[in-house]
Amino acid sequence: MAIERTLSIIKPDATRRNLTGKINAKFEDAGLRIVAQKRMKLSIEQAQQFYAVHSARPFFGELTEFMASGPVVVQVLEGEGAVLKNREVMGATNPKDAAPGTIRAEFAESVGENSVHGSDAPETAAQEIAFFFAGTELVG
Ligand code: DAT
Ligand code: MG
Repeated sequence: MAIERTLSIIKPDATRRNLTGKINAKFEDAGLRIVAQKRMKLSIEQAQQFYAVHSARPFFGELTEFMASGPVVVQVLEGEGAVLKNREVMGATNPKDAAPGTIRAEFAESVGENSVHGSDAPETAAQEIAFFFAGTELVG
């Protein structure tokens, strides 16, 4: 499998509980390299733009308000099959369905406040990385 890059976000429920290091350890233990990372506070407008694909969903307001409710850590993860590997390390969207040992099984509070975002395909990964980072900020 090819070396890929994927966009990850450590969400406000996790930064609030000081879990950034524990979550990063899960990525690194799985062989994913953090090639870019920054802590920031999203505006409501940024959250709405980032999650525009979900704008018709009933939880859109809740989701975007949550994502703007506190600091996030946006990061680019690199490795063999990074998009799929990151989704495996994250676990299922709903922590009740997440496999033991995954980030969401261990740390997520609910389906809405589920600690991490990860791109779902290489094409969306490229768009989501460009949303937050200039090419020069990625240091492999
Ligand atoms: P994922 O984050 O696993 O890719 P998704 O793309 O389907 O999941 O949804 C994006 C985010 O929206 C998800 O991480 C949390 C929120 N969300 C999804 N389904 C939800 C629901 N039924 N109720 C509340 N929030 C939800
Ligand atoms: Mg998704």
